[in-house]
Amino acid sequence: AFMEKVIQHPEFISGEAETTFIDNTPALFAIPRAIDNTTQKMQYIGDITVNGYGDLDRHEKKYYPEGQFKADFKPFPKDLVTAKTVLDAHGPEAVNTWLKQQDKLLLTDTTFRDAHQSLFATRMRTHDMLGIADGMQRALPNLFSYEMWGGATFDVAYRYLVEDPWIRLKQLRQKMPHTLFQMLFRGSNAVGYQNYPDNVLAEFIKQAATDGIDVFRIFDSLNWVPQLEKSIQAVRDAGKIAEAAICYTGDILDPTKRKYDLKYYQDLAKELEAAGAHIIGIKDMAGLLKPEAAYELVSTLKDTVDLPIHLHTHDTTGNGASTYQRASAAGVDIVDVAQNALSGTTSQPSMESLYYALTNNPRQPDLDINAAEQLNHYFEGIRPFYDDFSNGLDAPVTENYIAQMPGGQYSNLRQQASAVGLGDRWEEVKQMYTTVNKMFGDIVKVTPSSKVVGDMALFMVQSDLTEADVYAKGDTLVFPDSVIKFFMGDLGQPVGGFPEKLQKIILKGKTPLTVRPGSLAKPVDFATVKAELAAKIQDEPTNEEVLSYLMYPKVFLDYHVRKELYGDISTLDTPTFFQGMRLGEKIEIDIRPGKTWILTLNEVGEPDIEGNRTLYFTVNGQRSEVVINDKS
Ligand code: 3PY
Ligand code: ZN
Repeated sequence: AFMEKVIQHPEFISGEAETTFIDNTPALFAIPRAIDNTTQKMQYIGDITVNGYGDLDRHEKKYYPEGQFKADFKPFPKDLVTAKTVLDAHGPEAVNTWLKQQDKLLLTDTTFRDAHQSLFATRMRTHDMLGIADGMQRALPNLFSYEMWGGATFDVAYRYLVEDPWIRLKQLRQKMPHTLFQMLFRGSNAVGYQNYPDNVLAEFIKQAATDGIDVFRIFDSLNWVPQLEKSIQAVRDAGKIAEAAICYTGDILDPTKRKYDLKYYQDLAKELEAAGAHIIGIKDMAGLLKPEAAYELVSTLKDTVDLPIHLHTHDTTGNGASTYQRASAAGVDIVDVAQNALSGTTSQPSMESLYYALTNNPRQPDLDINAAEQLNHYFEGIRPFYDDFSNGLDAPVTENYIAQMPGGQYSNLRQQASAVGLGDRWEEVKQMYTTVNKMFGDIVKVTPSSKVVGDMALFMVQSDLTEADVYAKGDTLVFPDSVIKFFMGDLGQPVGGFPEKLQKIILKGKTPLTVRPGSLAKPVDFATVKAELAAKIQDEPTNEEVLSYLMYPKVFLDYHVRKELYGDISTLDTPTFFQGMRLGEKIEIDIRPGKTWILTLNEVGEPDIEGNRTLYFTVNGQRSEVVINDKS
């Protein structure tokens, strides 16, 4: 039954367009399997050249200016003791002791995870990470950690980038051995959008720890502690650092808002400490934590628990650096920042700005600012490759103090609204999001609970429903699936419980869960799932593949088909991966270390009556061609 639930699960990704690449290109799968590696890559490039990438409108490949980046960083200081050295030698408790001895503000760099998740729909490719991984570690030897995995990166890698996220993790680990690696883990929802059985969570954490994750930032989208306990324990069992996060919502400075007041956060922090957290994370996903609130919250939590505090914010509302500055004055241990070129707005505040903001302050981070600026040129060079996926926000959105949408959702919901024809009613959608939040009893909003609020808001605007209409004629309305599941208790229990009247209307007589959904889920039998997967892919799956298949059966199998079809296309440069080739263009493809192909696109033939075009290439001096069906 569990597998069925997973397979049938209709939703994913917080509001992203739900069409997968494979659904758009079924004709590709009619071509024979037994083609060689060269032809496979040309087949991919040819298809993108003729038909464009995924849902994007096809366009001529853009020209990108020559980058300003030079990789001349000093070698990593041999004797430097980092948090990673301490963890590997002495375990997580020793890291806490080490943290207490640090007087400077420590930094986590989110460029490889949240920054691109929040700016351009999580599309940064491993290729562009590997291109700077070694340089990054040398430029920034004193970081606490890199947040480089988890959240939406897991399924997006398979779904849109034809990449295996586990391979990304292992490759980065190899190039960056000296700094802690950190992932975002959605508690009982792991790296998905629904509950998974406890043994799946534990096995996932164990495998991620083996493959290189050191710090697990674990949160629950309703701040319901029972949803975090198993994951915290699994991280402890793996000998890694369990950072349990409080999702910040409301405004502790507003005396009229008592639901999420200082006492609420204090109690939560104590519960998380008792559940075994090594670090308390404050996850301000919507950029709601105002500077003075940060001062108050951090000083209070420092007095409440005997654990380091790690603060995460998004710069959506424009006050991120001030928030960090005040949090630093209150003694916060670590804050999350991104490289300049990938910072600001819905992403994290800039590392370099924060450094300058703390000039003459005793807690100014230990940073070689020149090396950081140099590093930033690399990211300036690659960011334009992803413009097609940009959320288009280039200024602060202070209205978000009211709407309270998480960084990643703001632009997604806007796109979703446009997709259902509500593009010109965006203001209404935003206001409805606030109304729905009130109707739901003012809940914590972060993946996946934020998606439930967004779905309901869209539903109401699209059907021209007011709040009163929902109460008056709710029994005749077909509510979105995610909304029904939420009120069934599938995501757990919200703070203060469900609003009963609305719950009755939405559930239409069904009895909701009051216990942790995971407590009802049967453990998965890994051997059976492994055998099932082996039969499907005609190969012995790795442990990692079994886990991916368990979490995302369809996404994983789609990925597998594409991988068989195209071979490894992760080594293509990013403009070619997303935009194909220009006529006459010559590109280099790294096949493996020391082996490079030179590929030229000489001609794109006219379509025949079935729409098939022949593309003529030269590969390492030899002429070669592929046939691509033009779907335009
Ligand atoms: C995620 O769950 O991916 C998030 O980034 C939530 O803020
Ligand atoms: Zn975030």
